[in-house]
Amino acid sequence: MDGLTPWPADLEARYKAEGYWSDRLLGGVLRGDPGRLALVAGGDRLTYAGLDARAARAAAGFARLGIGRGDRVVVQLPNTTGFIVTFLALVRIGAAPVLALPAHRESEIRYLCELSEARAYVCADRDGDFDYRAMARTLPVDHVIVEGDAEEFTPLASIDADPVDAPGPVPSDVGVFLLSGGTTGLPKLIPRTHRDYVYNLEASAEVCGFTRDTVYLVVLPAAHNFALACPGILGVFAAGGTVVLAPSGSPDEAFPLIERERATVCAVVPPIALLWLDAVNWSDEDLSSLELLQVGGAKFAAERAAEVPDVLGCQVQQVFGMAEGLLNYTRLDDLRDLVERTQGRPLSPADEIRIVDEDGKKVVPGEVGELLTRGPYTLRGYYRAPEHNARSFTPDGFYRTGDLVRRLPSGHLVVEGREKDQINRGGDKISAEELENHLLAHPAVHDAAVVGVPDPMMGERTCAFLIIRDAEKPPALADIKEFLRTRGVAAYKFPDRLETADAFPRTPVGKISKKALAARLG
Ligand code: J2J
Repeated sequence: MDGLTPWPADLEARYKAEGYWSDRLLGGVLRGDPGRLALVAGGDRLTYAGLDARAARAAAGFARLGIGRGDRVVVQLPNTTGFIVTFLALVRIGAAPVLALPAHRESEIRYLCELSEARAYVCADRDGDFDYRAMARTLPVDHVIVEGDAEEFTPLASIDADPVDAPGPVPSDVGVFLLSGGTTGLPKLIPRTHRDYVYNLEASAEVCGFTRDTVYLVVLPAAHNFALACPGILGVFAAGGTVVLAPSGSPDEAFPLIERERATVCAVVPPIALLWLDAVNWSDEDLSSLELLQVGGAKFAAERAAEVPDVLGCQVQQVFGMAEGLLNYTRLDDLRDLVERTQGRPLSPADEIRIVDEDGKKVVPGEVGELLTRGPYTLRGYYRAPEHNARSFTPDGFYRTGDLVRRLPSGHLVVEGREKDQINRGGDKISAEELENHLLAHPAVHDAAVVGVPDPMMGERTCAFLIIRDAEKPPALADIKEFLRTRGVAAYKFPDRLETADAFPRTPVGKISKKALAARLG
């Protein structure tokens, strides 16, 4: 495959010799006893043997379409059996799923298909009012495969054939492409190799104490790294436990599933944790099976983390992760203070951490600086993005996270802010530049600058400052949202608030000062 940046030979040798990289493949992740329950989703209850058989037949079905090792397939499915079977089938034949979120729309999906030169697009029929099939009609792919009512396309249920022996992937192949939160005009793809992602999920499962008795409730999109592999769905499968899929984190849907399936673990973003802390007061479901709530994706306030054990009756774990690789977890036996006040410490002894100032010099220990990292499961380059890679990595291969952190003597990190031009809206990442480019296409807009506004529930919301061509006729927020909808932009990227400006404040080097703009909001 072109467009990839491999690890240098010396590090490859080290990660193998020290046992971080094995020969295990993502397709072999179903390690539970054949008769045990692997997956609960909607009305489906599949044992390990049943899920394995489904995955094997779907793998043969994809192979029959001519899809195989080295191909890319854009997958955009909600939390369904179809997602799990499709993922397992593709990784078995060595075709890499490109994992889009259900919320993505034409601007994102078309771009992903083009960038990855995807052979196929796998989607649901609808998402509320939105019809994925209508979008699929215009996409540059050979095959459109639909879960549900496929209309003229191939039904996902028909991707089913007798398994045959076919050459599969090797551990250094890309197993899956994850989407980056993004800081640029266009989203970036993160290649995750079989061996680095297998290590990611196995080491995570160990740190989080996952066993065959784990019952893991999925409320975040299964396509997100956190829910998929930190330890996530794949970590549960490797440990032989049970995955329960929920359509969302809404207490109405999640609480009855926790009660019915006796769920022991769940991973959430802070707004869901806050909702649950409140919802237990008026719901009467029995949540006593919950042992661990993992919270990550955005900063979880120490005061709220402290409430979890009393209010929800389970342990809390902070997770500071990124699809690019590095994962930080508070440990199950960490002192309370560390669990509440830090975002955890690196998963792997081989994770290298550097905290640097604006000149790239290491800060004094304990001071705040930008987090740079390198390690056995952190990417060395985005897919087909040489110019962006030159900026996102140091010459010696450290990934510049754009996160501002402080390190405690224990190795735990505290996230203090962000340097990258991104809004973190309750865990959903929005590239300011990407949204600005869409806004600039609006006929009434002369210039646009997007900033985050602090919000008690979401952490941040999105505010777009606009310089309007005709100050007499400023567009309303609803017009802007409708405009973005017609451009096929995912709704989570829509601004929550509009402000008009006559001019933008500038930094000494002439860049728009987002800090000064945000300060205007008071
Ligand atoms: C502050 N900021 C955080 C935290 C992520 C597990 C958990 C999260 C992600 C994820 C993930 C944060 N406190 N606890 O992939 O496996 C912000 C940082 C980071 C960016 C990455 C996982 N946890 N963040 O959120 O790729 O800014 O991954 O660089 O979506 O989220 O975003 P993403």
